[in-house]
Amino acid sequence: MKNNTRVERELALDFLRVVEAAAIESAKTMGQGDRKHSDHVAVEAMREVMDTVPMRGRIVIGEGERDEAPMLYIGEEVGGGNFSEEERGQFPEVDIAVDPLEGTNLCALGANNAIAVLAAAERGGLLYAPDIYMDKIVVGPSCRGAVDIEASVEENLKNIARRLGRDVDDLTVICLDRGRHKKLVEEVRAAGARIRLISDGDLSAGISAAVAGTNIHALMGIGGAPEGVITAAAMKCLNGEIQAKFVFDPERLGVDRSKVPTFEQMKDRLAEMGITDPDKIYDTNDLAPGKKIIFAATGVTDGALLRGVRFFGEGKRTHSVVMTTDTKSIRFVDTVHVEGGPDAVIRF
Ligand code: VTB
Repeated sequence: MKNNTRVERELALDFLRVVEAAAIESAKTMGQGDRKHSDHVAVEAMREVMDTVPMRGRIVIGEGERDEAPMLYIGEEVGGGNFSEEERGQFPEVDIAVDPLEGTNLCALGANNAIAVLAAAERGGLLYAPDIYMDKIVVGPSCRGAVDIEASVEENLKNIARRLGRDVDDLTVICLDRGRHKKLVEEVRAAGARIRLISDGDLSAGISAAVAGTNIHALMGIGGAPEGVITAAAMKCLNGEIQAKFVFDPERLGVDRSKVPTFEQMKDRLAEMGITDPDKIYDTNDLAPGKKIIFAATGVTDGALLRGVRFFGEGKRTHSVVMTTDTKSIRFVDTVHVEGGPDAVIRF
């Protein structure tokens, strides 16, 4: 039996291939205006490569429930496709959260920050969050422990500014551009910080908040819970912090009561995941309790952290980040996928 660190290292590179494949296929559809198609090709490519990974994988966050998603549905067994039953028995058991194309609209419009992304951990290492809304606050390593999702926006911004040794008006908060954030946006403005409103993609936005040099100092606001879990996996690797809370209240979401499930309606599904308290505040470790976490993402379109896929006659070039908790490494990987014959020119 190989030691676990080695398994984790090898799996990290396998997962790199998985997100690269999803990014390449969806990037081919960039700007075509068909977000469903962009998502579909990402899912197919991700599923295909995922199956070649030597693991006993299980999707815990995916494209939906089994009856609504043909591939990468919650509970689907993945990996080990090319191996014998006996070999498979030796492979590690892995839980996987995927977002084959985070920012389907961004890809369909050719806008920035679409990524192909996944997080993996040992069994039980990622919260089995349903696809409902979650209020989130995400900060980087210097601000860990300085924010509280229950505190006022002003207080959080003051604490972030203090930790970063600057004034509140030197901070930039990133937030999804949604009607539900009217009050949040007003509060950020009133506190004096600057704000970046994005049309989609609070996962890559959360990651940029945890990386110095992106000029994003916090992500705030309500987005998807699955994205929250994958963000938490990234925070474990980046030493950042996420705090989050499910949101069921249609008024806070600014939608019709019929549009969002109530806690009562979700009760059984939530209980299956061990979620019994609708008001529980989740921290990084609650969302991603795993000890051996792998996070991998490839840029589909250009973004704050990753460049999008580039196509040229003799191949493609992808830009990815692969992070692991165990070996504490953050790798930025620039891959040239050569397709041309023996005379193909590789540029530095
Ligand atoms: C959220 C956010 C995602 O879609 O799920 C959002 O977490 C959907 O929010 O990053 P709305 O229902 O308000 O559109 C993303 O932005 C992209 O998938």
